[in-house]
Amino acid sequence: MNTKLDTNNDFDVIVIGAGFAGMYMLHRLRSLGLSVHTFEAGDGVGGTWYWNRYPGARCDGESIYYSYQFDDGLEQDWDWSERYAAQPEILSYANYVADRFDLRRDITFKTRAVAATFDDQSASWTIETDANQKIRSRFFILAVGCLSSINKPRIDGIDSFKGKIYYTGEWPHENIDFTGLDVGVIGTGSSAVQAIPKIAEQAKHLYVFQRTANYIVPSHNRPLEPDEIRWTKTHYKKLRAQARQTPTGNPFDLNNKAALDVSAQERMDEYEKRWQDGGLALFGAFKDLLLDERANQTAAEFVRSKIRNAVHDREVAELLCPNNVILCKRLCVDTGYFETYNRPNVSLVDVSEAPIDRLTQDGLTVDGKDYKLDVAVFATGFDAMTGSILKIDIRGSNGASLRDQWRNGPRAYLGIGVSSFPNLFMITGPGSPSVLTNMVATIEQHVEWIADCLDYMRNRNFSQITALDEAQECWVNHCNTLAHHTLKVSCNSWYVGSNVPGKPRVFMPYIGGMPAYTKKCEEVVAKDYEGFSFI
Ligand code: NA7
Repeated sequence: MNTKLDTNNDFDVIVIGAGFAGMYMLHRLRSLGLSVHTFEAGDGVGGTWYWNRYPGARCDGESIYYSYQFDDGLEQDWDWSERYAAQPEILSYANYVADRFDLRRDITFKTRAVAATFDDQSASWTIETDANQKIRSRFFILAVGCLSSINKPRIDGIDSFKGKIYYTGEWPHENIDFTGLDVGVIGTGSSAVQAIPKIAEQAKHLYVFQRTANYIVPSHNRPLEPDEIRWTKTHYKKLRAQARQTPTGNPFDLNNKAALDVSAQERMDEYEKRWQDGGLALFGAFKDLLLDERANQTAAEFVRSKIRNAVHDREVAELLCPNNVILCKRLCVDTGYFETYNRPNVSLVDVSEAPIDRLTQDGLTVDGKDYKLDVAVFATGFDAMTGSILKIDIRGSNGASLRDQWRNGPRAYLGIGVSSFPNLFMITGPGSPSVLTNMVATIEQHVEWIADCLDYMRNRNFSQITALDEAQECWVNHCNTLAHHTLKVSCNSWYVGSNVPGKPRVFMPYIGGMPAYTKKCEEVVAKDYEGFSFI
């Protein structure tokens, strides 16, 4: 039964977002007997998997791990068809979860939160939506996703282009047919790497505009066999527990040797084994890949040799070879990406030295040269981790503005709470492992922590929780110190916000790994929510 904590409010909790985080948050809080309502911008559940419908969209985490573990029945009843699930299958899964737990009755779709204001007197939030609603709740939870606010580069002349423009992160729901068309793809990150081989199969000519070459590893995707699925279901508990003990929340085999302590042959064998296994496992080949640049370059050179093998044209192959630190940006996982450049209808255009000048009515101009296009596909990524939070005008205690408070970069305690913003929680916010880990596992850990916290408050009649300034500063400094011990901060990437012009350069996620982070969260609880104050 839903009994409101306080009858002056419309709901106990408002959750923003109905992706994997928002759906589970809604379910978990409802099962605590709290009254909860969710607002979602899309007209369906699924978050990332609702919006990113571009051709080839697929998860680069293995499907049996990229799935909820909170419900045994759900885990047993759902069958994944492939090692890496494609977007339509993940979206079906999200819909299945919404049906199974009857979530839709508490979700308002096609509605965005535009502002949220905390009232100190009544200790409640007022959330305003783009449908001119004002809703009051005791708690305000942001489940808005880390990669959900798309980065739309401001290129001169974009409005004059007569062809079609698509963004991978906001892909239309209808099927797009590129047959007979000249297509340009801007960007060569994960989304582009998945879309390019598919678009190339249809397009008359495909131009890929590359600013930075990326390290890309093969997925070796394949169907899951019935025996394998049966075995996984029998061993799910153990598999999940093992995964939780690894830094990324994925069951990678982590080699405890340093790359330069072994022979050149052993190094090559290790890289080759992981390359043949496929997926992100290359990450765990040696323990010092992100700590020692010389070690790092052994892995980088291994991948470059694979690119040179795959691409026939020497000049194109060299352009596709990255020259920075491997694993600094997120590795991309592909199916046939490099081989696509052997097709006669695909051209690589280097925009690293001379950026895209402008779009004209007929196409795109780079360094004075015109490329005639019927379609421009922007695979230009996201304003990661903070974009969707700061789109909402959030005002905390005494009118504090989150946009002001985060002007020089996000500051949050554990990536969950923010000082001066009582009763606000973030799921996978900046300062939590989030994007460096298995997103579904890391979401579940946050959702359960937040739900337990609200239950704790209810049992003690607390009406307000706020992160303490000192605790927040200490955590932010700890996150920065850890990040600066690694090579992760050495390149431009969305982790540091450098892909969005004007965004402060701060390494946003917590890099200490899931076990250390979870332990810290548990210690905070054991010490009666150390670092938070209650009223
Ligand atoms: P990414 O990884 O941020 O990739 C975006 C790509 O777009 C990247 O190659 C960028 O080059 C390029 N880009 C961005 N702006 C421009 C402009 N103005 N001109 C030319 N090229 C540009 O986003 P994805 O969507 O592919 O993947 C995001 C995450 O989703 C991924 O890491 C996985 O976790 C899933 P740059 O490298 O900045 O030079």
